[in-house]
Amino acid sequence: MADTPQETLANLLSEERTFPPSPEFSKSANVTAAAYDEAAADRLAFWERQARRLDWSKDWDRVLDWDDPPFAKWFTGGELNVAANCLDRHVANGLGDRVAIHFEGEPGDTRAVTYAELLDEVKRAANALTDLGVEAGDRVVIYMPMIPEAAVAMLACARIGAPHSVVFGGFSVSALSSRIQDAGAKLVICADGGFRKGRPLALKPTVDEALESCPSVEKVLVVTRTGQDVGWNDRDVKWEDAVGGAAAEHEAQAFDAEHPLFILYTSGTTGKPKGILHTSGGYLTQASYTHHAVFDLKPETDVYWCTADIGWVTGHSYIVYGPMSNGATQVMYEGTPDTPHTGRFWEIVQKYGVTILYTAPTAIRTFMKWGDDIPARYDLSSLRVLGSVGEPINPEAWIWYREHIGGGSVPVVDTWWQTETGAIMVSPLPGVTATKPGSAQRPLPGINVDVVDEQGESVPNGGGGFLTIREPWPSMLRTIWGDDQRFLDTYWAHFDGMYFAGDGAKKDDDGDLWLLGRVDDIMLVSGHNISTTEVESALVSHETVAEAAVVGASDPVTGQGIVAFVILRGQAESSPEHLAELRAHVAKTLGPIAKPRQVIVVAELPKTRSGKIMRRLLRDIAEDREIGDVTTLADNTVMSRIKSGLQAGKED
Ligand code: 6R9
Repeated sequence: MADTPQETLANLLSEERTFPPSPEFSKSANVTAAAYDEAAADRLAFWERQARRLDWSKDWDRVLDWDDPPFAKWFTGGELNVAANCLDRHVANGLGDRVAIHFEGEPGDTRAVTYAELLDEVKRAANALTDLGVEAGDRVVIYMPMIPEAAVAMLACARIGAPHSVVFGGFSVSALSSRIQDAGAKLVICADGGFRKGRPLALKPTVDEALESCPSVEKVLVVTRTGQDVGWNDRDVKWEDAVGGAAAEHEAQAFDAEHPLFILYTSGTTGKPKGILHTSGGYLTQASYTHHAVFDLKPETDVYWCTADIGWVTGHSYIVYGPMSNGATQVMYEGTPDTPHTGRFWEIVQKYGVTILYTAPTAIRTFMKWGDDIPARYDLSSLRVLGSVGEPINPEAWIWYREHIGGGSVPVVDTWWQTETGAIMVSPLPGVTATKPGSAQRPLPGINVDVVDEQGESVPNGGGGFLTIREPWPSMLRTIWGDDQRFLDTYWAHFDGMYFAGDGAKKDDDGDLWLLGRVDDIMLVSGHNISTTEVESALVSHETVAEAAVVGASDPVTGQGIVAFVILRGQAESSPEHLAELRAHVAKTLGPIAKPRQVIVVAELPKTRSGKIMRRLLRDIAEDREIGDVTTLADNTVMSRIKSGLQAGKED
């Protein structure tokens, strides 16, 4: 870990712009500034009130059991059924005809699924799982494209108390088999394939190959999506037969608040994936409350769209559990933003009248690269809240999002959280906060986040350091599946009594939080700690740059030298003068210490499926090393393209 990051992490980028909410928005906002005071006065009473937004079959005895830290128990003694909270209670309240999912397939096929229909399908699927021998506590792996059945499968598991583990539909055989093995899954639910970039992409053959080394799996339940020929084994069961033929009635049984709801693997940067374990009552309480508060959801009128994949925690908390527990109407889109054309997202916003959009900086920067004229062709006036998640959002990307997607007036909420935190932790509240481009700003009511120095002391405003969480929160991970020791070592061993998130951050003069990326990525240049995020943001603030990834490459003189990989906007072209100008622009924006040693123009960057840049691989290139493990890349051929592009550049 880098030493004394507080010095240089603190003082590079400064951003003065602020955008207060409009008086009309504030007036009808779901949550007001009073929530901060209420939570500060009595944090546990605050969360208890949020838990009352759900239906419980049995009340809890204690809000929080923190007798054996860091192993938390929330709402102990309480019982609820998570799926019934997402479905049955809405139908019982007369909302059965409300659309839960407007599904938009990549090839253009559409389906509107109401809450009553979703409930019917989930009940049948729950019966089908039981018929296949799945019992409460058994693990089920889900490996699916973005289709409504993915949500049905998750909710059916939740309904019968079988923890699910969703694996990205793009992961390879080895990534899938190691996750199935670690979870000891009994059943895999998959589809024959999905549509991606205009083509059917088979999934089941990957499952078949993975299962050669997964003896725990007894059956495979296969949804027909593409209809392609994917081979058939004795253990395979057609979803349409099993679910279609299952009994329609299913009484949801209540489970303990701490009953495991899901395991979700995070790859981390190295090593064996960590199975992050989430449980029921606390998780649903915070997923549901944050969705209501941060997006200001008005379920009667809003059309919400989260563009995440279901295989990412964002898909769990903000497609399935948060929105559905709140009775939201949402859009679910199967494909990529450029299929069949680069206006596809905006066409969808216009078609369904999307009011709340939640997407990732990587997507926003891609839209910047494609050009302002593309969203300008569509009517985006229905939008009223814009969210961002997954990475620090560069101030210029934030401004672009607000201007070109939000028509210059829509609040942008930058939400910081992790698979481990289960739900949003740091974010503006759209009716309360005067937002600052690039800042996630304040911990939500009831959340105690801090920035500390090496010794674990809180840094003053204007200081930088390590992001920590000082108090347990309802949707916190309970452990790493099967490995309590790794849970302790990874998150709780750095700072006494605090959760360490692995991210660097700073507090500005108002105490607002600015996320600076993973501490493993922080560069050490001539004795100064420099965050990759700030240099990247400086590059993106140049009118020709859409996206930047910065790494520290070993340097005989300075320790590390800054090497920047940039993607240019729209029609911009590069030249030696242009590259010199970019280096000078960073020096002018952040100071000479942050001036990149080298700027390299590339057509694409290595990213995970959730859009995070894998800087480790770029470091390999910058240091001219063999490229490391690429199995969690969205597209594992991208590195060879970057490398051959560079070699071509050298020959010129
Ligand atoms: C939800 C999710 C978690 C890591 C996290 C941080 C980065 C996420 C961010 C952000 C800055 C934000 N991250 N949101 N950094 N600003 N708004 O992304 O979960 O996939 O587990 O990643 O992502 O580095 O520690 P996960």
